[in-house]
Amino acid sequence: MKPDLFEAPDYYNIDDLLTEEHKLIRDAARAWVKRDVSPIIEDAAQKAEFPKSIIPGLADIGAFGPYIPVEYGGAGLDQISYGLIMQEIERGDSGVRSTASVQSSLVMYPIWKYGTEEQRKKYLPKLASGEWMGSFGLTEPDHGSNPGGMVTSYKDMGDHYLLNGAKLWISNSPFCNVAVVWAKNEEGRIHGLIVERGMEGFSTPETHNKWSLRASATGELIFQDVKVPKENLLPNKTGLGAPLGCLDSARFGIAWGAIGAAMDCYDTALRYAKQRIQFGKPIAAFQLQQKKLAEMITEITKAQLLALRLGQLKNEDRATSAQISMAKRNNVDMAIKIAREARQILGGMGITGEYSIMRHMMNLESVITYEGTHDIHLLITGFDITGENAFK
Ligand code: TGC
Ligand code: FAD
Repeated sequence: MKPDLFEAPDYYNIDDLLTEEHKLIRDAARAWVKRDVSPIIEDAAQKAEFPKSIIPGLADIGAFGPYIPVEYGGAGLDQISYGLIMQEIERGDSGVRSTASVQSSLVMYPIWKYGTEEQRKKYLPKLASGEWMGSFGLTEPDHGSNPGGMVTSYKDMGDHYLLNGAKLWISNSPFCNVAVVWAKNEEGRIHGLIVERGMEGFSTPETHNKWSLRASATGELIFQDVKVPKENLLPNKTGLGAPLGCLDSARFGIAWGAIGAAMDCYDTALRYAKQRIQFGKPIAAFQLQQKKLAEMITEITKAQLLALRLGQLKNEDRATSAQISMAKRNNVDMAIKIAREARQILGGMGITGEYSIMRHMMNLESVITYEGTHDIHLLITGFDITGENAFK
């Protein structure tokens, strides 16, 4: 892969709206991605391997639990800092951002928000340091967009719970130490359970042959009569709203992360267009290429402003789930369109691993599907503005 020459676009001087602390955090993450992610990520993606060597670095930049209080090992930062860290990581690779999103918003968040003090103290510091890695099991083979239909269930056996079922498409599953698993009790109510690797009957086979998110490990979570200690139940929130609350936090991070992937594609295409000579002049001089680049920076700028305003609302605890859905949907769609256009600007070179664009483009096919598909988020907005629920 070519050396990482990334220069972040900031067409509307959005940096002026950030605090010095935001910029320091963002710049530290940016420098780390340049130094430790960019040189290895293409090889990891080609080999379809998650590069475990970057786990300590992710912990060091505060990517595991950015907003989790310091007393539990988190970084105690605000939501805009969290977003900026996700943006920088996804600038490197969406799969690496996935690992951080799952660890922070889908594993640490539910333990912090819905767990007991004992659970917080036992799990959060180890997850924040990367000593333990987590996964989040909501999706099932027959229940993706409709997680409320899940069939994974547990029975109360008196001194423990007995868990049965299977989860599919689970990021980090093949190497996770713990999994936050959503399952129904005997009354059909959804609860979260912390399942630990090593529990008898718990297995995590890897899903192979992905063309997308190749530097992130994806797999299944299979439970065959797994005895889960009663103290591993998350007691403080039940029902589908519990996992969906975690998704709000992760979707917020994705709305920022997608900007990172888009910025990288734009920056790469702009540099290439200025250098590549055809018909005696740089291709950047042709109006068709200028149209592509001008539209890219316009869309990136709009997405940056959307994310920043959402971050302000989230800091004030005023962001609604529907507002988060709109930002996730818009910004991922923006990024995937920019990746496709940027790839064309590079001509044949765009399909090679010399440049990051094709990898971003393929990664974003997962990002537009997970954490609620493009269609589902549109229907969430539709429900919010009309009051008519298309899911029922
Ligand atoms: P519905 O009846 O509307 O709601 C059930 C309960 O949940 C509440 N609720 C929410 N709570 C918090 N946050 C949200 N975003 C919420 N949305 C709904 C709702 O108020 C209700 O509460 P209550 O107290 O009345 O029971 O549920 P529904 O069955 O009609 O489904 C609604 C729908 C389709 C929007 C929802 O299920 C959905 O979002 N589906 C998409 C599924 C999804 O996003 N899966 C993601 C799996 S995890 C993942 O992809 C990780 S990828 C990670 C990575 O690698 O980065
Ligand atoms: P389906 O729900 O079967 O949808 C198929 C198509 O039908 C989509 O286009 C969808 O938009 C459309 N559709 C569905 N319902 C409607 C409707 N009501 N109206 C209109 N159109 C509709 N899940 C986890 O729990 N944890 C993870 O860590 C995780 N990581 C993932 C990593 C990767 C790489 C991928 C690809 C997925 C991951 N997922 C994870 C699962 C992801 O959240 C689901 O794939 C996603 O929610 C969609 O579910 P599905 O694939 O079953 O598609």
